[in-house]
Amino acid sequence: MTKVCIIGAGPSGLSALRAFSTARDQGIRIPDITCFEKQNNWGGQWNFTWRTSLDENGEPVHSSMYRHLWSNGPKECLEFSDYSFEEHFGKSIPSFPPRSVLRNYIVGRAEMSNVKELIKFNHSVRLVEEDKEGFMVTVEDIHKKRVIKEYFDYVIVATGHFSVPNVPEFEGIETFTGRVMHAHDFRSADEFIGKDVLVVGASYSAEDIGLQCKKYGAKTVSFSFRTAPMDFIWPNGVDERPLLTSVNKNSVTFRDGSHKNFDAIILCTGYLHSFPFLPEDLRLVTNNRLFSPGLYKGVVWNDNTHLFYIGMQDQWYTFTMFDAEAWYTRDVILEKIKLPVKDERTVDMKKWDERENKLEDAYEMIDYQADYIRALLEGSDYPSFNLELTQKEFKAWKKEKEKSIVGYRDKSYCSPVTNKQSPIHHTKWWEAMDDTIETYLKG
Ligand code: FAD
Ligand code: NA7
Repeated sequence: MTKVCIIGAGPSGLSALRAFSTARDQGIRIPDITCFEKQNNWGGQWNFTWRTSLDENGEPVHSSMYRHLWSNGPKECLEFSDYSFEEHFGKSIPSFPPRSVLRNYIVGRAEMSNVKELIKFNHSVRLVEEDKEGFMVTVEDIHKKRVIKEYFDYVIVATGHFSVPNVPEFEGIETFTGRVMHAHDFRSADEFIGKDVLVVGASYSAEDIGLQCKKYGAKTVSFSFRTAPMDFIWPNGVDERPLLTSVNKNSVTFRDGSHKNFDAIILCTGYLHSFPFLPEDLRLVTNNRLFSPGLYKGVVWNDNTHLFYIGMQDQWYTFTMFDAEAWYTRDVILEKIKLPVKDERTVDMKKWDERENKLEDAYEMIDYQADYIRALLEGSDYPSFNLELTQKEFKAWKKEKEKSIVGYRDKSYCSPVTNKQSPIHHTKWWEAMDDTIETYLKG
């Protein structure tokens, strides 16, 4: 029997499991599947942990999430088309849920899929090697410290790419007298109450972590950008400065010659794609972008079509895109989709690569990723949903952020699955300090 190995039981791995279990439920014979997950639970990034650096088994901590994280995009743009939020929670809920609510939703669908028995938790994949038509996979059972080798016909890599921090060097930073950390290790804004915080970076982590520090009581927050400022209308006590040029004890100097004293520096400088278990000829090498080099349709390794990656792109869309990728991957493995020859695949990849290189703004990026999902879902039996609506909603959300960075989460969007407008949350995000699932779902 054909054997499939899925590495990782985060949202992408769970999408792959869901795709196969859906086929199984339709009476289609599916391969023998094993999913290896190094954590003791499913959910990937959504498994918040207080730990930093190494976990209880001495493995690198995977999750970069922090205590008071709320969804930074409308949940309607990530809604599973085969499992709506309304179906899961029994009612329509507001558009920007906190972390625990989204985790509950992801896990809810996974539980319905009857796939838990296919997952080996506390198993870390150490090595994947090409072997005959398939792969020899070396896995460590972390608790028993036992190393197992198993042959698989197909491998799906779903290990995420927001866990290994990109940590640049800045002149004199070793003399800084306060705390220096990367966003990966940020767990709670509470430790920065009353402090002057420098946040380096100008993307999602910077925006959200900096704003959160202010919300929970930091005295001031300064953002330092390399390429361009975020230019939002920030609350009092928040400013943006060009890149830092040097650090001297607690004083930081910036490119415009300004300087300021800080208590903490948080490096929100992004993450590195890292696949230490893959040899060079199977390893995706990329930065955080929309087109993944070497991957046909963003999922099939062009040099060996028995190897797939899910969730490796920069993400406007998340769960919906992982589903589209998973359904496509499944249909290639089930031979429902016949791949074109390598030259044709390469031409197609070039087209997407070139299109990305010409994108001028966020609005074009949204359309690009929506078209990518559309291309994956052509001919797929993934339940249809209103993808055009999500494009409009992403664009409206971008505009709302420009209007109010502290208020955009107070808006509501329409579900592309149920076509219902979501309710407005009972408390404005800027005033909502209690983000427990119980409080969120009240009202
Ligand atoms: P992950 O969630 O990273 O899961 C990968 C899994 O692979 C993990 O369980 C890991 O333990 C496992 N694994 C890794 N290596 C191995 C190995 N060698 N062997 C076995 N198992 C392995 N998305 C949104 O939609 N909305 C948000 O608001 C949002 N906020 C975010 C905030 C932060 C701080 C971060 C970092 C990400 C955020 N994201 C958000 C994006 C998030 O990455 C995706 O939602 C999603 O978690 C990606 O799923 P994934 O399965 O691809 O990767
Ligand atoms: P991103 O979106 O990859 O952004 C990384 C940011 O870090 C970006 O602004 C970069 O600047 C900046 N960066 C990278 N290297 C440097 C150096 N050397 N100096 C200064 N600034 C640097 O990562 P995020 O963590 O924000 O977001 C990733 C995910 O986590 C996302 O899905 C969120 O939802 C959570 P640039 O603008 O390129 O000049």
